[in-house]
Order: sequence, then structure tokens, then C-alpha cells
Amino acid sequence: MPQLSTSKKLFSEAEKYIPGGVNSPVRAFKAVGGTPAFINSAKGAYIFDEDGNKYIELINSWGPMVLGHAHTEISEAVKNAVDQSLSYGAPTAKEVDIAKLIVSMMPSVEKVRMVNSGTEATMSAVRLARGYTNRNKFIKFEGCYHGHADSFLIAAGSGAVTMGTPNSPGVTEGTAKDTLLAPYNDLDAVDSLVKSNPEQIAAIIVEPVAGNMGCVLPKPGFLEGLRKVCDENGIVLIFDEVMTGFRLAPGGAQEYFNVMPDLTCMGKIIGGGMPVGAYGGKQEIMDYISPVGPVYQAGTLSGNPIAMAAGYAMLSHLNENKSVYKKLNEVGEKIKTGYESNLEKLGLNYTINHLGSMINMFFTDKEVHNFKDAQNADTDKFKPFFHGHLDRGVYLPPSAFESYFLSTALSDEDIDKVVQTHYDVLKEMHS
Ligand code: KE4
Repeated sequence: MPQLSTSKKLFSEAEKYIPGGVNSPVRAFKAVGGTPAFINSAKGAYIFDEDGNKYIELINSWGPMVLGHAHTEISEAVKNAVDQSLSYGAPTAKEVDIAKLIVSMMPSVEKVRMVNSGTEATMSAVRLARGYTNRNKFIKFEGCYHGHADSFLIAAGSGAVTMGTPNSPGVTEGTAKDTLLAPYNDLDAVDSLVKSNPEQIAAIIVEPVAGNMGCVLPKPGFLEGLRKVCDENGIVLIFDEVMTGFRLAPGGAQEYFNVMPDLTCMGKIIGGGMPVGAYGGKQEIMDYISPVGPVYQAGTLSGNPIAMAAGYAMLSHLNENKSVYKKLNEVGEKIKTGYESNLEKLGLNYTINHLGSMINMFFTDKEVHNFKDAQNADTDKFKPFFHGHLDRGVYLPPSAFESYFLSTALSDEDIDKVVQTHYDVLKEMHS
């Protein structure tokens, strides 16, 4: 059990000034209990808390730190930028560089707009789709999380479901009525929503690999089916690649599955750890955005030069070192294989969902293809599973409804420790 006395003190102090003591709910450990470790540094695959505890981490800031923490090229890029002031609120050459790089990496993206978070990206993309089609409704999938904009907090995943507030107070009936819901992987449900709302649906937004109900993969044909229904009904297909973008492949899930959306939302990795989001896609649609078109969207710190320096360094590294993806996928494969071998040795048949460097285990022997499947797992088991790992120095996302985020910084020894810890914790839980 890590000694957390400084974190405990900081947490009680934090709770006096910050709601729940955190600036994002899932960090508060509400779903797993206990005191969240206050982190004061990180390097490579390791994070260190205020009490000097070291953890091998499988969160990586919820995705951005795909190369591990404090990567030299990214840190150097930021250090070299800060002396030229932190922000101008005017166009810069670096914004042109990163836009060109994103367009070259993301197969369906012809133009891109930088914003400051994944939420801003998805919120803007849906507004753009509504403006472009002159329609109000959109379809999202239960358990998918697209950030905290009002229209998405309907059967959302991630922290929303972890907090037990699937439909958040403060979201008006007026907003909710335009959000249509379908189970993930259910094309029939999508078809019936489209038929019952003819000419009214502006967009379908989907996580091409869901990571906010745990890791849930698209069934073969699901993404292709969404493409088809959008083509047949003039609906804008939006891939929320905030998590999968630049992680599953240089061109994200759309490259991996070779299914092209009309708009793509990006975040996390794109900023290299700095607050960056982006949305992009077909020029014909993107030119509906102000100042070219009538759909308004703006941001004081959008394209911030320091954030662009970090993001450009990250994306350049990924674009120029395709071996990163081989390593990422090897890390994922080794952990999956280790987990499977543990389950066999222990006579357990829990479900592991995995793709590339996204993975998690559900406490159920049934397959998990949508949110209801994920909720039917024995989520009470996640709490001892999480703390059993934390006590042994392995930091998992503190929620059963999250994918783990792996990085290239995990060495074979780290992977062995992650796998051994998985075995030891499950053995202890089931003895
Ligand atoms: P942000 O606004 O948090 O940058 O991005 C929202 C978002 C959009 N789309 C997807 C697919 C996402 O996963 C996210 C954010 N992911 C969560 C973790 N599952 C962020 C962690 C948090 O809320 O603190």
C-alpha cells in the first residue's frame, strides 16, 4: 500500500478550493475510492507522486503521452518556443506547418481548424454538420464519450457514466431532443432512427474504436455500414478520433479500417500533452466555418504557439518514425498475451478487448460489443483490481469504463511487471 500522506493533505486542501479537489471528475477516484495520488513528475513510462511513490502508468494523461513522459524532442520544442512569448492571438507559421502535417497524415482531412480540447473539436464539428446540412438532429452511440458539451451528455461514457450521471443535470430537454441514441455496433438501430427522422439528421458521430466504455471494437462492417447510411441520406459522418487519432496508425482509425468520415475530431496526442484539439475534413464542409462560411467558431488560444510547438514535435516524430506503431502494437500484443495466459493459469475467463495500444479487461465471460454489455460486467470487482495494481506500483485508469493507454516507453521489464501484477492481483482477488 503506497504511503500517500502528502497526497492526502493536498487532496483535503484541494477540496476546499476545487470541486471534488480535481479539475476533471474521473481523477477523483470516486469509482474506486481512496485518495488520488498527486503527481509531481513523470519520465518515460513512470510517474512519481508527492510521497515519492513510483508507478508504471497505463493512463499516459488519458492518451497524449504515447511516447512516454518528458520526451526530449517535445520538451525541447516547448523550451525553444517559450522565449518568444506564450501567445499572440494572431496567425503564425507554426499553425500552417501543423495544419499541413495533419492534412498529410489524416487521409480524409483536407482542411483543419485547431481548438483547445477534444470537447471543442466535437462540439464544433456537430455545429458545422448542422450548419452545412441545415438539419438539427444527430446520432451518437450509448457509452461513447465525445466530451462535455451539452448535446453529448446523453448516455455518455467515461467519467459521465463513472459518476452515475448518464444524463447530466443542466442539459435541457430542448437540447436532448436533438440527440438520438443507438447501441454501438447496431446498424439496424441506426437505420430505424434514420427512417423515423427523414431529412432531419445532420450527423452521425462515432468513436471508431470506443474507449470510453472500456475498449469496445467496431464489429466487421459497422463503420462501413455507417458510411453507407450517411451517403444514402446526406448525413455527415463524424469520426471522433480524439483517442484513436495518431494512436492506432499515423492516420488513426480511418487509416486502420480504411473507412473515410466527412469530418474528424482530434485531440490528446495532437498536442503532445498541451491543450490542443482539432476538427477537419472535406474542404467543401470545412469552408462553411467562419470566416469563410456562416458557421461560427472561435478561440482566444486556438493555435497557441507553445501548444503548436509541442503538437508539431509530437506529430513530426510519429510521422517520421513509423516504427513507433510497430512498437506500440507489440506492447499491446505482449500485454494482451500475458493477460490471456494469466486468465488461463487462474482458470478465469474474463473478457479482454484489445486493438493496437488500446486494451482493457471486463469482469464478464461474455463478449462486450456495446455499453449494455460493458455495464453488465461485474464492475464491483474493478475496485479491488485497481487498488491491487496501485498497491503494487501499476497505475491503471481509475474507472472500469476506460481503455488503458499504452506508450512506447514501456520496456519488456515494465510489461513483465504489468502482466505479473495482473496475475498476482487476480489470484489474490479469487483466493
Ligand atoms: P477533452 O475535452 O477531454 O480534451 O476531450 C473529450 C473527448 C472527446 N472524445 C473522446 C473519444 C474522448 O475520449 C474524450 C476525452 N477522454 C477522457 C478519457 N476517457 C478524458 C479524461 C477526462 O475526462 O479527464
